[in-house]
Amino acid sequence: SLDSDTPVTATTGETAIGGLAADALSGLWQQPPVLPTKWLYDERGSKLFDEITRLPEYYPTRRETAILRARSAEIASTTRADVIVELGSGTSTKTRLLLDAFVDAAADGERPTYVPVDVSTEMLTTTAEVLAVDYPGIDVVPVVADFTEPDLDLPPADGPRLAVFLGGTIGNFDPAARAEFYRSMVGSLSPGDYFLLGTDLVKDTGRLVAAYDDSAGVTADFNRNMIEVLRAGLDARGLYADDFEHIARWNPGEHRVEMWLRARRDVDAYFGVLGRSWRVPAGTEIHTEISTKFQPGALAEELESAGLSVVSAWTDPAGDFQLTLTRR
Ligand code: AVJ
Repeated sequence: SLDSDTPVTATTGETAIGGLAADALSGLWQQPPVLPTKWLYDERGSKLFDEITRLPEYYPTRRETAILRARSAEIASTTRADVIVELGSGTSTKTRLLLDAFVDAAADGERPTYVPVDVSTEMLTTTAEVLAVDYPGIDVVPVVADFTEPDLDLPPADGPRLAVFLGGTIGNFDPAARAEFYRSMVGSLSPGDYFLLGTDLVKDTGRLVAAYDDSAGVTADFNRNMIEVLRAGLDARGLYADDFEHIARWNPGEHRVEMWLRARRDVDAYFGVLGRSWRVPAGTEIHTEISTKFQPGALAEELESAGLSVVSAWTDPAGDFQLTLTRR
């Protein structure tokens, strides 16, 4: 059942637009310009991402789903968690595999609690309502929060809690941000709690780049939508998504795919909300996303050194993606 009609808001600071204005101010005038990845996920961006997960070139979602299908029962029996907290829950599609397993594993009278955490209130509310109907044996307690901000308060539990961070979204963090994220995660967990992490793995560069530069152009639209978010959110004149070209390239030193937006022509834009002009020459590239790919050994090392002991690591048969179960 759903415990509340509206999600709990755990964010404290500024409004969404305030955040965008601050991020544009601090990012667009940098060399090279950079914008936080989270601004890709307005309503249209979230729909485009959903479309990406079904593209032939974009393998991570299918691979992770296959691993969850094979391992959810084992995750439920190993952790025996009664609270499952999902960071960046989105539409919670893959999570259903986990929830099914926890319902199956629950003893009579036990009610697992599912806490989806996301920045998008609309999506969270809809998802929570649907899940509450589909899972009468589970308490659904949505929380609106930006989990990139430190020290999320997890609901207390009698038994172990399981935090899950799926999709390979940890790949959006650079090494310093990952260390900070693990530190914050360890701070939110109690000893004996579990953390389940989905990561994409290093593989053939051609396949990696194709996954972020699909032939249908959906990822290009997803990336360019960041310009639309800026235009609408900051009341911009002279800023057009079509003036930017989608770039996806492999950075071998940092083992990550990077997304950039390259200006096709000189840009002379004015942001009403900022009261500022932004002028850059053709060819200027704005950095919008990193998607880090991991090596299993190095990943285990960084988790262990953060205080998260690796319990199990599972890959799909092709070895494309990995789910790692850790314990504080
Ligand atoms: C949602 C962060 C896992 O990095 O693969 C997909 C986002 N960006 N295509 C990823 C994304 C371009 C995705 N994550």
